[in-house]
Amino acid sequence: MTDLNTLEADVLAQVAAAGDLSTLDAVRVAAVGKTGSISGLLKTLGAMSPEERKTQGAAINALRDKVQEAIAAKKAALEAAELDARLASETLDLSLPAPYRRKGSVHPTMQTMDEMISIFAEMGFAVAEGPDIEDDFHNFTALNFPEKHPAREMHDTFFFNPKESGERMLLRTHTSPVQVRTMVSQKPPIRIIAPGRTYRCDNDATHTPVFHQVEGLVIDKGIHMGHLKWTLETFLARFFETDAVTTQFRPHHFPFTEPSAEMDVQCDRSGGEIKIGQGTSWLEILGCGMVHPNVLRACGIDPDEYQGFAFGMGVDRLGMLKYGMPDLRDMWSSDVRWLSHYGFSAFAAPNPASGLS
Ligand code: 2U9
Repeated sequence: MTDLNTLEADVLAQVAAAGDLSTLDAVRVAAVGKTGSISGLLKTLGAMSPEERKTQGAAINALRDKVQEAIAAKKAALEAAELDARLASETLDLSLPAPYRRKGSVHPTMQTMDEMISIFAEMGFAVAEGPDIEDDFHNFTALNFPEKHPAREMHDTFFFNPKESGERMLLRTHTSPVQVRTMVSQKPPIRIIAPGRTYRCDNDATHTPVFHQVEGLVIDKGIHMGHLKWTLETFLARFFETDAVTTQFRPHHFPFTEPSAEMDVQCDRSGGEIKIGQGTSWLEILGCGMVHPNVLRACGIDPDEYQGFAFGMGVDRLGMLKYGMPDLRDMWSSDVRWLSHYGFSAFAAPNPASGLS
């Protein structure tokens, strides 16, 4: 027992003295690791008489539990202290006057969005806008989403509390409801893009709950996939500032288009960064397709008279590709160092006359 008491006092003293996480971990390994002092004692139980094993076993296990608890508590305290130190050292006093050299800048996502709008405007597309808060009809039903489609679920869509009528409003999950509203209120020919914020219950390394899309829609007589391909290739070559791009359609499924495809663009990945307009690799870049006849009908357009194509692109992702930003989460960190590095001058907004960047 005296041995156990001495060992306990010794290990607990080491835990208390550990000044950082790596020292604490070394104490943990030396005590309760595979070949640690307490683990070693547990191994001696086999050679004891049943009586002795009963008392010694309970005592050694209690010691192990006590030590593990002390280590966990110390770990939490060290982590909290580490976080406090980091927060203290990274404090930014927003009440201080801005340093003379820190100028505001345009966020890369907005710069990318402006570039995309500028290119499509030059190609004859009008910009359409609509509300961020939408109803079920414009976000799902008119777009041919089946009643039980997974995207309608709570875990994919941000819903508001139901109104008295039972109707649940939602944050639009794509900018497609803008095109629905345009088709309902205007007669073809229609040639629009819908840039804007979109929202989905998604948060990981490649998704943020708020993101940005540019979608496009063309409705006219005799529209086909050839028009779609030319439009997208012309856009991509202008956006990535190359003479031409090589693309391929991969069959896909969206409820609102038929046929549907994802478009890949040929690229070079050999030098660590992705270069568009050369190379032998493929990069998925956008989704597209011919507008589904059910969607045309839901918006009051006769599919026997008019056809259309549509496409959708993630602005944040395209910006990351073009400007070499490696991590999506930095886009929302509001870190002034990141903004100084990746931000754009407010006086260099893209337009067809001045060029892109
Ligand atoms: C109407 C009819 C059809 C819009 C389209 C896509 C394909 C698409 C994704 C790209 C990346 C969303 O941001 S993302 O995750 N979008 O793949 N969007 S076709 O189709 C429409 C829109 C409106 C009335």
